[in-house]
Amino acid sequence: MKTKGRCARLYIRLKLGGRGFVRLSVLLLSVLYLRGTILWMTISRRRLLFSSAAAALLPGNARSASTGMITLSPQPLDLEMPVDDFIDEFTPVPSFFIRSHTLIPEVKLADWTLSIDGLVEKPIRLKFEELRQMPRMELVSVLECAGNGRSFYAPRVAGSQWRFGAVGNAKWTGVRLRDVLDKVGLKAGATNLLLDGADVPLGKMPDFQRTIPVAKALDPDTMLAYEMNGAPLTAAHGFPLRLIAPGWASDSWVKWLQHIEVLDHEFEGFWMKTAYRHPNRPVAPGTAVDAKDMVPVTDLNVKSVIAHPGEWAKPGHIAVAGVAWSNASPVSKVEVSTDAGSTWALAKLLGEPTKYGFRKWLYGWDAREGPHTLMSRASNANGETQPLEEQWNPSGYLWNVAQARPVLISRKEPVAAPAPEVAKAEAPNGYAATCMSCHDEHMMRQQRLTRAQWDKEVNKMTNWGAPVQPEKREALLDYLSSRFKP
Ligand SMILES: Nc1nc2c(c(=O)[nH]1)N[C@H]1C(S)=C(S)[C@@H](COP(=O)(O)O)O[C@H]1N2
Ligand SMILES: [Mo]
Repeated sequence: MKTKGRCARLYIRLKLGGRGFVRLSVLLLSVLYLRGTILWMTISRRRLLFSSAAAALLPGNARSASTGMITLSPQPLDLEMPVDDFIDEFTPVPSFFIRSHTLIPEVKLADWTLSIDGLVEKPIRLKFEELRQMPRMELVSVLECAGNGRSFYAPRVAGSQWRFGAVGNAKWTGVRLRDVLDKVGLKAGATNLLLDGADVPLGKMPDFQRTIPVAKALDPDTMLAYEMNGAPLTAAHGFPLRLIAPGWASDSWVKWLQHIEVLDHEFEGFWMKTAYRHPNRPVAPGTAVDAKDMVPVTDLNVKSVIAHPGEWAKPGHIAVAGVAWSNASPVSKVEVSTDAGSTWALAKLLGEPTKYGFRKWLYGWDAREGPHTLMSRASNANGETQPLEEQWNPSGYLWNVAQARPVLISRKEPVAAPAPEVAKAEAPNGYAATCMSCHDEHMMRQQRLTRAQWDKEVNKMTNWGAPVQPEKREALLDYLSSRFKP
């Protein structure tokens, strides 16, 4: 049903969407696209079955039948959008990825305020209605997790094993952060804003608090948003207010915002000092990097995704389609290869460009029978292009290698391999009591780590309050590193 709806949406958008479409030069492409769409519609049911079988083969993830989202962790909630869903300019909220380090807080508007203090002339406490009465602004921007694509790094790194879908594009409505700061007046020496949300950490995990530099805070595009795609923020996405830091990775986009403290230094907390940092220079894959050489993750990389076709299609004219995005420097072109990167051709960019949003693209392909590897590679106005090989970094941030998407072109539908049996979660070595007090099996299953990496993770979790029994620690490590190995 979901796939059918998706096809219908695409079809309608194609028929009614781009005005520039009805030009002779692109008429051919639209014909290709429509034929591709019709083909897609006829295969959609079987394709759904095929791709859910494929999703079942991916280690450690479940695909929800109700929303189609891939669950990386049900609690804390981490959901990823499947790659086939990259067909909308604006990501529908139910398809928008969710990443929370702890449980989603339930904020009551009547009790909620935003307080701003620290190095300011006049500390304030704003009610929601007061914010709503301030001048409104709207901005289209991509929200992408710094760890999106982490699962593709080799050697593997610990953390949520996102593939493509920890990203979405939305229209955000709210107030300019600069306007709010005008009300309090920054004092001389103010350098950073410490942002804190209403979420409460699990165990002894440090509270999720982040700083942004004053320069980013005063950027006219930086905002505090209360609406996403024209509706109030949902609880999962930060109701009632979150930071929008366009062009930056979403670790800075603090949700459930309730307190801003103006500082004269960068905050020393875990989520600034240890997490969300990457090396300031290229490092050999797998090496540990000295803390003094690690700098905060800020700007996103230019990137693109192929949404269509899926794993299998019949020979003929096929629409290769997807989206591209970048940082403050907009997407300038998307190139497509249908021969695994030997040759490249320009895709057509659809719709009107926005500074920070998704740009849809389309390429007409005359597909012959056989296995093929499709690739897409975007560039931005700064002249940056997606690489074919990623520079490795210890936490697996900002992956933007040109995607290689295999597709089988054949008249006959391939037979999907049966899903492998998944071992049941037992409770030897204190595993269940230790790990499953906060996580669901998904969390462990998606990690594919060496014993040394598990050792580090177990240390971190012990510090955060996981009940690791010292006499069972070795056995726990044996268990984790044999069941969830690279
Ligand atoms: N208060 C708070 N804000 C947060 C987080 C969080 O755990 N707590 N997670 C951050 C991270 S790492 C990401 S990727 C984005 C995810 O935003 P979304 O769930 O709306 O997609 O929120 C960011 N803001
Ligand atoms: Mo993230």
